[in-house]
Amino acid sequence: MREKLFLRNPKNPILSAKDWPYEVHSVFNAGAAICKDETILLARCEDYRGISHLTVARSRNGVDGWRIDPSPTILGEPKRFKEERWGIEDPRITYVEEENKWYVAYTSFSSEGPLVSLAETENFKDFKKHGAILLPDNKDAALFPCRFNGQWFMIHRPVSMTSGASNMWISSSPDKLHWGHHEVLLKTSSGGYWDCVRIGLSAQPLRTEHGWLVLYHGVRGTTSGAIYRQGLLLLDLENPRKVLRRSDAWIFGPEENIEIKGDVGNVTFSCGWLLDEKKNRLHMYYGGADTVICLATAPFDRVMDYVRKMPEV
Ligand code: BMA
Repeated sequence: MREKLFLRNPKNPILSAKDWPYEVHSVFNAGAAICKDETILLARCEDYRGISHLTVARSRNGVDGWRIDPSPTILGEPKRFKEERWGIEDPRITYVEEENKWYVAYTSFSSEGPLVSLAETENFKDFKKHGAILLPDNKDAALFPCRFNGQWFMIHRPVSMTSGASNMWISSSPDKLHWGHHEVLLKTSSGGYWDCVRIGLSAQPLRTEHGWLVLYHGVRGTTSGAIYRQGLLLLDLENPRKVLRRSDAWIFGPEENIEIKGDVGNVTFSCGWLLDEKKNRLHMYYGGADTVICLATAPFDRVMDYVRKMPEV
């Protein structure tokens, strides 16, 4: 029997469109943060046009009792930011301690394809948008929370026009807005592997004593469509361009009805997780079938034991 690391919360889905204070078609793929002792989810909300925006939900325990902003918190603003023409999606939130601010890397759905945009906030009420920071096609981005030799680092997922490859890349920047030193961090695997078709960052990188813990998603194509699952990576603490270990098997994937059936079936897709160090619990928020928001939790020490036994890269 395979060891199950993440167990689903019995209250799943913890948030869905029917909980929303205004009309939305679906809520999923939420970024996660802790602000003033509250769990903040920045949910991707899709309206009945098919256009997404982001809205804050707050809770004391991260499971229920959510207070949801009464109207969209961050909307696409195509007049100010042309690239936000068809909405904004899939936020990843990174707390930058040296500035006491959160940075939100999100996907802007531009007429040229998806690209990476950046915003910052000090309170999850006011957001300052910085606009597009990477060209299309690119998505699945998050900042690291600290500098390395003075430089900021970011993981992202461009798509190659030539090979069609969807690999994870890593880049650095002096100011979080201008990015260079682009390098492939991780390639899709091959053959029938769970992550052979496409990969991309899921939640924001998490610092641990053994290295940066990264949750990523992998896609496998089947005769009845794609399956989106989650795996883990461990990156070198001092040099996050170096992958130390990689899941050869997925650690989480669609099993429940709400993950198998929905707008896009067979999808579990995380954009945020939170570590409760006192309780030794790692909480992974994820979208089920691009329709609802769910939660699964794992004992952190067991995750780290597992990660340290994963194959070396
Ligand atoms: C990816 C992203 C996610 C979505 C997933 C499955 O490309 O766009 O937002 O959850 O596809 O549809």
